[in-house]
Amino acid sequence: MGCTEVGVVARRAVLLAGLLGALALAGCNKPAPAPKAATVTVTMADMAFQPGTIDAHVGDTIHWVNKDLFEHTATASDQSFDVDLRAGASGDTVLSKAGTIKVTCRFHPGMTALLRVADRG
Ligand SMILES: [Cu+2]
Repeated sequence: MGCTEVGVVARRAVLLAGLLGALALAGCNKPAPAPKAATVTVTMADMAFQPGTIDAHVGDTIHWVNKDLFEHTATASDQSFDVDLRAGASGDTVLSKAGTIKVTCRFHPGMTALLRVADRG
């Protein structure tokens, strides 16, 4: 009996017996489905990143929205991205690796955020 067949049986078991079915799936050594990639919106407003601490996963997109009347950047301390946004503009960064990155605005060094990127799954 192949792994796929076991999975089908296990799914039926989940319907019937809940925990028992879950154990059967675990025994098949199939990884749990990875959470879907998400989009996290970060606003630049009143000379600050909001939120100031951003939690995301590899593969997620950070959607930067500049709601200020000034030009801002979202510049990564590890130089993995540098998004330059005029007043009212928005832009996206797709996160490609895990790690903790300090984000600053090149024009306003007091604007900082902490971006924590976790591995998927
Ligand atoms: Cu700025």
